[in-house]
Amino acid sequence: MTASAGGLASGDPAERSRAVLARCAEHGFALAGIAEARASDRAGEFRAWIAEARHGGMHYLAEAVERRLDPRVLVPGARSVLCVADRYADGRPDARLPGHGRIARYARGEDYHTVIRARLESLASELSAAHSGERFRTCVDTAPILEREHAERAGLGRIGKHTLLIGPEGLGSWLVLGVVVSTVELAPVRADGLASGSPPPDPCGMCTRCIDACPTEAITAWSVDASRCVSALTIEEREEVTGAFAGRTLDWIFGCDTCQEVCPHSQPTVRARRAPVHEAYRAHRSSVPLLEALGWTDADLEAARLNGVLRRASAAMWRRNAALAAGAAVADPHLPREDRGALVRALVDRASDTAELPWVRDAAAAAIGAAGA
Ligand code: B12
Ligand code: SF4
Ligand code: SF4
Repeated sequence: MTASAGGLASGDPAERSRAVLARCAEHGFALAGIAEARASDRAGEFRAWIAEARHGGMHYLAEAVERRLDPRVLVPGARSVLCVADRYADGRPDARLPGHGRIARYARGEDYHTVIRARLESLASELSAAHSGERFRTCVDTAPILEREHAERAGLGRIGKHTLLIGPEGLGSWLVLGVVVSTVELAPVRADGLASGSPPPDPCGMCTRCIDACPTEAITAWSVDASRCVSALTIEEREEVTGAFAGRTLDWIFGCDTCQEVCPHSQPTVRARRAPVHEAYRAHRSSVPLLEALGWTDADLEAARLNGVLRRASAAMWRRNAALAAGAAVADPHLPREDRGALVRALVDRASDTAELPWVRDAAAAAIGAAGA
């Protein structure tokens, strides 16, 4: 038994919290804290986001709203929310390869859902063994809950205008989150050491870099319009993406990191080295040649042996995303002339292939138009 295991069963909520947080450190989480289970302070903002259809095609977000806004509805009798974060990147700029589509950093290694969930479930089952009859719900994107708001309450960081949680000490927003909602009483402990219930400090001040840099104008302060966000367009939209975004998704083929890349808090720093990137997120693949992805079939996708969350996109989605990104790539002055010619020809082939899905053909046609090719 480890040092922390005894404390998990303690009758004292503060002692239990210390043991839980020690366990989180043993599991290698960069940050961990505990918040009281209570309703969102920003229910009005969330309801407005839905009412204005800023959730785009993610209809599930408009369902189970009451559960999402209060963990005590999600888990009746819930008293605590354990929040953890893994660091998945250090913010170093990418070496850009002309004619390639970049993969967002969170998707370059193993699937964070699996990596975080496995450790949280192991912790929850230890707690469960010590507290029979109590309920636990482990959530890594998988349940209706506002993970960032709870993480902010638990002192894991501050929410920026790009809506991402920015960690302390130069960690930036290169963090993926997980939570365990439980009926076990745990004393609130903020990861930043501030008193529980402290108002979240504003990390942004007058800065508007993420708003200015967003390629599709998806950000207004503290709100992202998912119907415009490149991350949603390339990952969540399973079929049609309006041709208006061709050439505007920059060189992103799966996800987008632009609002994080420009954020002053997310630049690589010496201070941040104390919380190294978790080894599970070491990049397997950072980019894909657009010419290759434009022709990907199911068999090619299999052969490409993509790992982690990248497996969630179909071959047709890769072709569509490659077409959207090609709209910008052919205008890149660094792309050699012969590669530009090959890319334009591949787009024309895609747009005129009657065996191709209509929404992939449309994306290719829009990209040709956007590039003026
Ligand atoms: C739906 C979703 C998306 C959607 C919508 C994004 C969005 N901003 O809501 C899309 C597909 C676009 C998306 C994209 C990405 N996502 Co996402 N996504 C989610 C998911 C599943 C739900 C988020 C949600 O509820 N959105 C609804 C909106 C209204 O909620 P919210 O932004 O949290 O709203 C709060 C703020 O607006 C706040 N607020 C309002 N006014 C004010 C004012 C002030 C001053 C403050 C401080 C706050 C504030 O109050 C609202 C209610 O709490 C979460 C997981 C989860 N269950 O939480 C992951 C999650 C947010 N995503 C994550 C990631 C990594 C990404 C990407 C970086 C992936 C990528 N590289 O492509 C991008 C980033 C885009 C961006 N800038 O947000 C991480 C974020 C980690 C972090 N450090 O914050 C999460 C937490 C997943 C995880 N488990 O780690 N995502
Ligand atoms: S992920 Fe990209 S498209 Fe989405 S809000 Fe950030 S910069 Fe804009
Ligand atoms: S880029 Fe500026 S405005 Fe945007 S989240 Fe970072 S500090 Fe805030």
